[in-house]
Formats: sequence, structure tokens, C-alpha cells
Amino acid sequence: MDKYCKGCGILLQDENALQEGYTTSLENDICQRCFRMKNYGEFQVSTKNNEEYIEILKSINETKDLVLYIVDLLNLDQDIHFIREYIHNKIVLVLNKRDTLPKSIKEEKLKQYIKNMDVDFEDIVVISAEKNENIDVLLNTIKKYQTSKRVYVVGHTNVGKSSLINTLIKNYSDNTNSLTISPLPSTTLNKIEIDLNDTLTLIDTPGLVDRENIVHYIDLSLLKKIHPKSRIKPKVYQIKKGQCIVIGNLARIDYVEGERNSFVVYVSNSLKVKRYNATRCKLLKDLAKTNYEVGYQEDIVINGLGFIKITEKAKVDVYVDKNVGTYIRKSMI
Ligand SMILES: Nc1nc2c(ncn2[C@@H]2O[C@H](COP(=O)(O)OP(=O)(O)OP(=O)(O)O)[C@@H](O)[C@H]2O)c(=O)[nH]1
Ligand SMILES: [Mg+2]
Repeated sequence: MDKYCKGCGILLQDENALQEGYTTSLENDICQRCFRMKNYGEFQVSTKNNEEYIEILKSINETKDLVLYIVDLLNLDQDIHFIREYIHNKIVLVLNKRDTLPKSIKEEKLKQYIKNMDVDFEDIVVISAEKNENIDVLLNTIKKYQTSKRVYVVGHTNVGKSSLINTLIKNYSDNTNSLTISPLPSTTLNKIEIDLNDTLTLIDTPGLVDRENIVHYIDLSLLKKIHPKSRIKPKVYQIKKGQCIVIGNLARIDYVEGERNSFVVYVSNSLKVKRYNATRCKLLKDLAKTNYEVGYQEDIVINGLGFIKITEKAKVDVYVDKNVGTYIRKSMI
């Protein structure tokens, strides 16, 4: 009988060590890749293609089951509506990783920010899967909108879908199984069903891969650095034309045109951020450059890295790897 890995959902096999799902013995519950991630923190990249993901979304659409759509607050989707192209079920939007943002930011403000995008979700819940914040509120919301026993958990890779299910299991069930989580994209490789109790089965899914996320273009050793482990301390810079800000060894923002301004940088505390004279500073000038006109109180978002809130109107040049997505939005904070 086919046996699937309890960590990532892949079909287990004991024949080819180079292929997904390998385990030394089919007696084991998890594959070797999950074993190494769980026990040694050794990360192994797996590439999923999005067609499989879209197929999963379409199959959910054929059911009437409730869907939890998880997003990472630090990396909000530019197009949060996209999910509606595939899924017409009831959806609860879950804003995860609340613990990475300053405490002073009110939950209501975050929800209102999303509501202003004119979205079509049953409800919005702000949580931290890792720090176990607001999970009780989420469970009550699930109960309120549940249409059947099964509830799907979907979203981009790395937003914390498996972490959320682990926290729910830990809080509310005797189930000792735990899903594999990691800072790498595509940790979960297949659908995994987990019974929380007699009335609720959670279904973890592989995430949609966002090719514009910086995680795909950095050295693995930097992975842990770019993911905030603790609350971000925003770095505030009073800045004038002719100066630039360099973030880690990854991105640079030149202030090209405008009055005195302030740039507030929201990235992982482990990344070094520094202000320089733009003419004298030669750092990262070889990266792809995009020019933006930023309006009053807007953010520059660098996909996977964080965002920079800019107070006044400005013209800026953003330098980052050419594959990494950047865009301007109304300030979230
Ligand atoms: N700070 C913080 N980090 C979190 C939270 N939830 C998850 N993470 C981290 O985010 C990363 C991804 O978590 P996963 O649970 O593997 O994400 P996923 O959505 O299941 O990812 P895929 O399986 O690749 O689709 C891990 O490094 C987690 O530790 C949270 O609430 N706060
Ligand atoms: Mg996962």
C-alpha cells in the first residue's frame, strides 16, 4: 500500500535516494528530507511547479469546504484577490506573523488596510502561528464558517501554513504528529490531512511558489537572516536627496529627487541597514535598477525582504536582483 510522508505529504519510496520521498525503510513515517530538516536543520531545496498547485486549488473549488487563506503580514501579496480566480468557496483570510511587526500597530488597522482593498472574504483574523497568538480566535472563526468537517489551508510558500496547523494540533488535540516547517520555499510537497478532532480535519497544501521572492536568489546561509525571528525594530532615517540606504548586501535605495524626507525600514533585525552618500557609495550598483515616483505616505515593497515606508513624495532608484519583485503601495503602517 502507498505510504505518504507525515512531514511533507510526499509518496514514500526506498529505491532512489536522489528522488523525492526517499527513506531508508518504508517502516519510517517521514522521508529523509523531512528527517534532516527536523533533526539537523539541514535544508534541502525542492522545486514545485505551480501547475500542480493550481490543480489543487481547482479541486478544492469542487468541494464546499471552508478555506483558510494564509498570508504573511511582512510580505503581503500585491494581488490578494488572485485566490478568487480559482476558489469560490467560503474563505477566511488569515494574516500571519503578527509577531514580526511592532506591537504599537493595532490589529484593527491591519484589517482595515485589507478591507480597503475591497476583498471578498468571510472574515479576517490576525495571528502568529509561531508565537501562538490569537489561535483561539481563529478556531472560533473556523467553527463559525465551517461548512463541513474538512478545512483547507492554502497560500504562498513560506507564509506559515504548516506552522499554523502544528500550533492548532498542539493546542487542541492529542495528535503527536508534526508537519515539517522550514524557512525554505516548498517545504510541504503534497496535500496532508490531519484530524484535529471528530468535527475538524485540516488539510495542509503545498504553497504557490512566488518566483519574485528574494529567497530564490540568495545564498542559503542568508535564509535565516532575512526571516525575522523577533519583532522588527523599524529603522528610521532622516534622508535628503543624494543619499542612499543599503539593506544587508541585498538592496539599495537612492533618494534621487525630493524634499527632506524620512525612510522607515522594516526588515529583519539581523540585516545591517546603513545610510551613505549616494555618489561616493559604490555598493550594489551592478544590480538591476528601477525608478519609482513615490507618493505621500507610501511603501516600497521588496518581495521577501520587507518594506520601506516613505513619508513625503520622492523619486527613488531601487537596486535589487533583477528577478526580485518590487512595488509601491499605500503605507500599511
Ligand atoms: N516570525 C514568525 N515566523 C513564522 C510564523 N509562522 C511561520 N513562521 C516561519 O515561516 C517559515 C515558513 O513556515 P512554514 O510553516 O514551513 O510555511 P508553509 O506556508 O507551510 O510553507 P510551504 O510548505 O513551503 O508552502 C518558517 O521559517 C517558520 O518558522 C509566525 O507566526 N511568525
Ligand atoms: Mg508547509
